[in-house]
Amino acid sequence: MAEEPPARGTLRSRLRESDGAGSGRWSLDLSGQYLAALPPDLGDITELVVLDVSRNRLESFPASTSQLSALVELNAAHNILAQVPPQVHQMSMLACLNLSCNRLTNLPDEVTQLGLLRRLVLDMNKLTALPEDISQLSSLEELNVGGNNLSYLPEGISKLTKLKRLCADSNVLTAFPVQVLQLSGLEELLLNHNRLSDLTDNLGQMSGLKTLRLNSNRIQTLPDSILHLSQLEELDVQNNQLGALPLGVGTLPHLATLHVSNNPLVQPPPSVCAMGIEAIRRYQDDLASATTAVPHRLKVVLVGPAGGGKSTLVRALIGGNHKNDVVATHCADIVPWNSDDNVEFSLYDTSGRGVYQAWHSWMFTPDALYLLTFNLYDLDPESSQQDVEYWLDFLNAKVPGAPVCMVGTHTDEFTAALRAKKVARKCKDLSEMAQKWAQDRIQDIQAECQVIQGALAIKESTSKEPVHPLSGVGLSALQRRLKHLLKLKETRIQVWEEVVPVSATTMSGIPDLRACLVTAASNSTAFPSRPRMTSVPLSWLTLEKLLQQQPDFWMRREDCGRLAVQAGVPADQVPQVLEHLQAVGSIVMITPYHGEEKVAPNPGRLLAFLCTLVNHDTEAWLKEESARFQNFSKVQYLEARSDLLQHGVMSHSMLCALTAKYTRTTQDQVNALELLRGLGLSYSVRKTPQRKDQNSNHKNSGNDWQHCFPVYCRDSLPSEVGMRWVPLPPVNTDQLELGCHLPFCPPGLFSHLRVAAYRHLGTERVDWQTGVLTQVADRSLILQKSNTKDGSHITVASRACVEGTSSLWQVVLPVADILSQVLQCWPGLRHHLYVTCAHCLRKGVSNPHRFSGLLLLTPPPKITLLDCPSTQGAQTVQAQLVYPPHRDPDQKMDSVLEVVASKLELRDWRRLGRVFGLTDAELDDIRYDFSDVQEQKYQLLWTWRRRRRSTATAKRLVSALKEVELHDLANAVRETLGYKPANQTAS
Ligand SMILES: Nc1nc2c(ncn2[C@@H]2O[C@H](COP(=O)(O)OP(=O)(O)O)[C@@H](O)[C@H]2O)c(=O)[nH]1
Ligand SMILES: [Mg+2]
Repeated sequence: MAEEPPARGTLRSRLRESDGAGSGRWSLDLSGQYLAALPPDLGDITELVVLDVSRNRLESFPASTSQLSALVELNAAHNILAQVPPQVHQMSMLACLNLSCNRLTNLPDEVTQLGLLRRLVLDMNKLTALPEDISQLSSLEELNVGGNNLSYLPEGISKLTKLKRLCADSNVLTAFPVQVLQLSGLEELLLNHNRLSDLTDNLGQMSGLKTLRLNSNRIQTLPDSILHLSQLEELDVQNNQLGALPLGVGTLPHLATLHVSNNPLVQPPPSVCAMGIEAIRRYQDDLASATTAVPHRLKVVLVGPAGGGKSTLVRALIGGNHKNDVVATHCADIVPWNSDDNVEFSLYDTSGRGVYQAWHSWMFTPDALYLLTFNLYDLDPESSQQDVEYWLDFLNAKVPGAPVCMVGTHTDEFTAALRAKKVARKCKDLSEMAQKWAQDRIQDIQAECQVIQGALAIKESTSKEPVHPLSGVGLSALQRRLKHLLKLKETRIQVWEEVVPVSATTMSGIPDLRACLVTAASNSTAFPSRPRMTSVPLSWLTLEKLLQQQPDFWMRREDCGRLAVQAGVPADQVPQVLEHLQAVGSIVMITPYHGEEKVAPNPGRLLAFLCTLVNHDTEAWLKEESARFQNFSKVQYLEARSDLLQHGVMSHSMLCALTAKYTRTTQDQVNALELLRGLGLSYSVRKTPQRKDQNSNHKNSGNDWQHCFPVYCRDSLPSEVGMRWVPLPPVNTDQLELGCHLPFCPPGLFSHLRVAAYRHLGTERVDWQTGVLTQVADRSLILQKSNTKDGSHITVASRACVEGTSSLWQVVLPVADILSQVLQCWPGLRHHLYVTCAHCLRKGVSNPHRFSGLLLLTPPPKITLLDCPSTQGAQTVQAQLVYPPHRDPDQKMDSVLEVVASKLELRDWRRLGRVFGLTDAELDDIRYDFSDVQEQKYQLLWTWRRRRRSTATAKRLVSALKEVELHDLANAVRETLGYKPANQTAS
């Protein structure tokens, strides 16, 4: 509601002396009163100096206003003025005019007569132009015309020599207003949120500029002259199209704030920019001494079924003549190739054989191009679909988002007359198979999204929950799952539509493929997350050389850091340079499911080492008369061979014999074993853990070790398994079974899981190709993988009599936790955890109900019995066999043990062991069994945990650490558990 203007008598009573009594500066504040009009005789108060009528409903000023000739400050902001009061020019003393947030569409020329005006605020109006004569406002220090519809600024601005602040943000300027270059006194220039695409090369002329905001425009380059803005303190260029920052922008002496996010920056890379101006400064310092340009580089990984023609293709690509003498690839070959177009490629030619597929995906890194190769001649639209999907799923699971180019080989095999037609047909078939794959995967994800959205809708609407497959699952668990699925949907591999047909024998199509690769190497659209680099700091090249000279086949990340210092790479750039070197195929970073990242400084050497342990041609590889086995007796040799090929167990002496070239010292061996574990290839245990031969020489010869390689496990189910684990749970026994459904189970995942979980699975285990049966804490535990129509299922189960079921979680859950961690190595994999209904299991129904694994993230309900859904609620199942017991802080025990193992000093090791109640003989055993110090520490903690089970709590660990006066460590544990360190809580 608009108010009436205040009556005349009251007006005078509101006059205030603005600068205190006696100053003679009379001010009148009528702001914020919903006034629709001002009193007509306002002009009578001729002594008025300051008038504030802001935040009213004023449409105009009374005519008498013109008499306010003493007025210095007029604030009429936040009204609905459509015009500047025409009388304004008569207020010749006016120094500050604020008309912000009105409805002005133009300014009368009279305004320009206000020769004393210092501050003119016109932002948030509808101005489309400013008066040309604005140059007459020669006293103007601040001009704010932001938030209007200005498409240009008048020429006259260049004469406003006193202007310090010019805000023209949020307009529709399409060209940089070059007239501002004349304003040598300008300190603040705001041109953000316009439509500028080009800046002037002479930007540097505004030598007094302190703040320059150009954010949210369409600027593609910043002129180098920006480096002349020596007073610049703040530069905002966010949300533009900048590909690079001028070299040296980091050296501007006063620059304290630099915003560059949301630009397709290549130089410096976004990750450097994100770390702020210091990092940019260092990066650019470094770049200043870089070689001017480096060729484009690209890692290309050839994948696909064995015999598809990958190796022959590599040979053709690099220009070798075709000879029919390629041998089956042994795991992978890394072939460097410099194209005629001066592009450097690193071609990773992988083997398609199953024995390698299970673990060679460490070479599948992001930011590489994948060439999926099929024999086009043999391709059959019907029978090949599965094969194509397998490889697409494989890549998608490991490197979601990666570009994939499909190559069809063997085109020469079609008869000449029909060749062109047939090749085109088969390429189309292949392309359609990939499209079908993509559609199916999207559909699958969408179907699951719908189920979750259904559950969410029920949660939000009714009070009484109808039965839904996800009923009981908490809201946040549902939302998280939905988010995860949407991410999976968005980050699929990018399969290129065009299939490239080639013949490696006639070289037909090879030039096209080369051209395709060269384009991909220089084209950043194929790699949106990692633009192609055209120049890199010299220190990066130095580091690359140093890495290549490393004698080891793998090294710790921290050792890379040391080399980086040597090469002159600033510490905060190390992650970028390593990522870059990996993207171009020079190194590979290996992230084990657990523990620290490792770097293969020379992936070829690592491959050579791994190839000593895994081979597709076992006959040739394990040749008895081979020099490697010369120290073996016939019996020893046969035993070692059969252990490996039947049980997946490699004796220590065999391992030494095979890897002799690479593991000269014991430390080499320990390192190698740690790497094998990290890759999910093998784990090591002592051959006879029960043996306690006190008199034996405890010097670690290692000969009592054995190394288990799940990839070599026997196919058939060992007979003892059938006896120890009968198909149906016996009477009065319940089975707790956690499962993981994988529509696609990548090769090697299951063996990786066994290696990762080896500590938990203990030594009393029987392994076969698709399972492990073991004893954990006096309970049988079975870990199995099975294939069904809907994909694969990995299940982990244990049994107990009906009264003792709650303890089953302690046995089963840690394996499920490790599975979750292993799954992280497959970022694009779709999987879904569940708990099999214990009632259905007991009854042995063929299609047991599966409670969603999302329940594991939900607090258990109060009720003790749940309906068994597959009996429509006629039967019940114990709630504690569906919901894990509420997890106490001990669920963090794994991380706690990590912390302790990493920080525990060796000298305190034995003392802690004794406090844990372990005997000296037991402690000796641990030292004897594990030569790696780190492993000894883990084993101490794990032995304690296994032995003491329910009493091995974090609380007990803290008190044990205090007992041996390791207070810092005790505090570290408390911190990991989310408690305050003890000395802070004590009062
Ligand atoms: N005719 C013909 N034979 C090919 C072609 N490419 C590969 N081969 C043959 O196919 C077999 C398997 O090739 P290879 O390169 O070892 O396949 P990889 O297992 O995928 O590396 C070899 O005998 C090659 O000579 C091709 O384009 N045309
Ligand atoms: Mg090959």
